[in-house]
Amino acid sequence: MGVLKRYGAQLPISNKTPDVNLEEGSTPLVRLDRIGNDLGVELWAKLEGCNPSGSFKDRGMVLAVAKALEDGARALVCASTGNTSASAAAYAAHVGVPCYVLLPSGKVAMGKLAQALIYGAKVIAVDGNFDQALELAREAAERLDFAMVNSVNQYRLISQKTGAWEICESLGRAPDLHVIPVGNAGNISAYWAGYKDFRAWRKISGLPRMIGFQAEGAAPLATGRPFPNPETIATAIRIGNPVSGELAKNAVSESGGEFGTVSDDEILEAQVILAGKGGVFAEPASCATLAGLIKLKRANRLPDGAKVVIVLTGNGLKDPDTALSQVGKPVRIGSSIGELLEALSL
Ligand code: AN7
Repeated sequence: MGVLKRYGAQLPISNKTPDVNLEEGSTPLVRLDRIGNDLGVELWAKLEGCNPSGSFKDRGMVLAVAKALEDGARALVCASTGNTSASAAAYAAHVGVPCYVLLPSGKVAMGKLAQALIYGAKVIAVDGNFDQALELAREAAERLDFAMVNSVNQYRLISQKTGAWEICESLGRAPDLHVIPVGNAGNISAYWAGYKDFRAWRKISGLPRMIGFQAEGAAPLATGRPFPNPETIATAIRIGNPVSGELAKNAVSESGGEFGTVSDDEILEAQVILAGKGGVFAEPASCATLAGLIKLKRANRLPDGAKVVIVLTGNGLKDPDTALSQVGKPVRIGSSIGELLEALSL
């Protein structure tokens, strides 16, 4: 069941809203005991990479696109570090509207670029970073009366709250810590609003502390200073001027949480641990969550036995180049059993 069907009663849709559905949402919440035991916590991972276009963006995109259709939009436009463009392009193809995506040239993971192109979006590579592409997209949307489907579109964040609702339904309560990567800072803001909804509906009592991790080279919220030239291997969160920064600061301070930073090396180390000890392959930006938890553990700042949810926002298959740079090569053999047995000997 897609998000609009599962949560229609809680979302701003009417009988005039087209029924858009790629069966997004309802993603697995998986307990990672091997990693959790090492950290001394009860660790859960929300596998947002299992969404139809491989990232959490689909949750919000489905409502943004349904509303754009309802309002008679001629086309969709967005700027993106990759996943928003893949998601927008998928939904545009599914409903049959043109889609224009602006990407920072040369800084988008291969899988995401392939997605935007194969779904049939018009892809425009901007000689500049994401923040500059976003400004351009905003102005074009205004001048041409296209629907802007970045998270400045209110429907994106409203519908992304469903991630928090699902977690609360699965656990029967809110986690103690909610740990999430932060780029444009929309998702952390949406999750916080979603947890508060669930409490207001009296379906849970407590609220989590919201912990947002940024890459060291793109950490405006964690450091409080601007990043005009953001740089990180986690290209999804290579963002220097987060659109939802104020909402996110509010989520962190209201919840008693914090922002932290992780280095590219820590992100890559966490990616290997998540895959090798969790069986979960997440893209680098998503791995900032586990990298951050490991950092908190080393600083003795991770409460023993806490129920912790990490949001793995995107699928590892989107960025195979980065993963391959971290691992060894396959063992090559000829076609004889002798060579095989030798290769199999431990
Ligand atoms: C995998 O696609 O901004 O803090 O243009 O792709 O809500 O921005 C992606 C962001 C985390 C950060 N993890 O979420 C885009 C884009 C992944 C992402 C984030 C992104 P926000």
